[in-house]
Amino acid sequence: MQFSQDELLKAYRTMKMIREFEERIHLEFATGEIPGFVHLYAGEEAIATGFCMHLDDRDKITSTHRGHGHCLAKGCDVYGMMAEIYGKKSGLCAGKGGSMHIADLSKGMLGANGIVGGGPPLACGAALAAKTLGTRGVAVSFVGDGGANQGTTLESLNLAAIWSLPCIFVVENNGYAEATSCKYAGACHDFADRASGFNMPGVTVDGHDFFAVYEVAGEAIRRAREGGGPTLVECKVNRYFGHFEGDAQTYRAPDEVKKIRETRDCIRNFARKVTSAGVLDGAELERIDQEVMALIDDSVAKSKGGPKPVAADLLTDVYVSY
Ligand SMILES: Cc1ncc(C[n+]2csc(CCOP(=O)(O)OP(=O)(O)O)c2C)c(N)n1
Ligand SMILES: [Mg+2]
Repeated sequence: MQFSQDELLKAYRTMKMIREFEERIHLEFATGEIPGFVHLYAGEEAIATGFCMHLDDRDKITSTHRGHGHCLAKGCDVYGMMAEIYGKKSGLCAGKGGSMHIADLSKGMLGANGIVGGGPPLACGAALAAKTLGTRGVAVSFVGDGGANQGTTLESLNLAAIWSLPCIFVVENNGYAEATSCKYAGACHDFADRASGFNMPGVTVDGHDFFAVYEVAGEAIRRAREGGGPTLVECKVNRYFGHFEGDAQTYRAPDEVKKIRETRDCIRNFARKVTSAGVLDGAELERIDQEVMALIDDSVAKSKGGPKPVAADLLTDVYVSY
C-alpha cells in the first residue's frame, strides 16, 4: 500500500465523519427542528475524501445542494457546519445560509449551491485566478449527473479547455436527478465520454472505492498543477437516502440501497482492506468511530442550544468590500 498509517487514518476518519454526520441529520431532521431542505451525501463519501485529500487551503472546491461531504472533506469545522444547518448564529455563515449554502472561503470551500450546475462556472473563475496569480492552486468542481446536463457545466468544460485551466470536473453520477433516472435524462450514459468533445482527458472510476478515486484524483490534480489543463472524472456511485429528507423514493426498488450498503459500502470495504492487509487494526478504527460520534453528539447539543440570528443581522454580510 502506498499510504502511510496517518493518511489511512485520515481517510477513514473523514469518511466516517461524513457518514455519521449524515446519519445523525437524517434522524434529527425527522424531529422537525432543522429548518429548510436537506440533501444527504451518505454513500458518496469516498469521492469527496479521495479528491480533497490531495488539496490544501490554496485549492478551491465548488459543491452542490448535496454539499455536507464536500465541506467536511475540505476541512470545514463540524460545529460551524452543524450550527449552520440548524440556522444558528454560530454557523459558518452566521445561520443565514443553511444546509445548501455552507461556505468557508478560508478553507477554499466556495460554497454548497442550490443552483444545479452553478458550481462549474465558479470553479473556472477560481482556476483562472490561480493560473493568473501563479499559485499552482487548482479548482475541483463537484457536480451531479443532473448538473452535468446543465449548459453551465458544458460551457465550463469548454472554457476550461480553451484556457487550459487547472480545473477538475467531478461528476458524481448517483443514477438520479431527483426522481429522474440519468439513463432517461441523458443521451450519453458515460459522462467521461464527453471529455473527448472538449479535448481533455476523461476517466470513469468506481465512486465507492476510496483507493480508486484517490488514484484518479491524484493524477488529474497533479496534471492540473503542472499546467496540463483540465480533466473530467465520472464517479459511478449511489446515494443511500432519498433525494431530499422526506422523499418517499417510490422510483427505487425496495432493496436497491440495502444491497449496496451490504456489498459496496465505501467505509466497510476500506476497513476490511486495511485490516486484512495488516496496516491498521480494528481497535484503531473503533477509537476513531467513538471520537467522531462524540464530536457529532456535542455539535448537535451545542447547535440546538445556540442562539438564532436576530432581525438586525438581516442586513449584514450582504455586500463584500475588497
Ligand atoms: C437550475 C436548477 N434547476 C433545477 C433545480 C431543482 N433541483 C434541485 S436538485 C435537482 C436534481 C439534481 O440532480 P443531480 O445533479 O444528479 O444531483 P444529486 O441530487 O443526484 O446529487 C434538481 C433538478 C435547481 N435547484 N436548480
Ligand atoms: Mg444525481
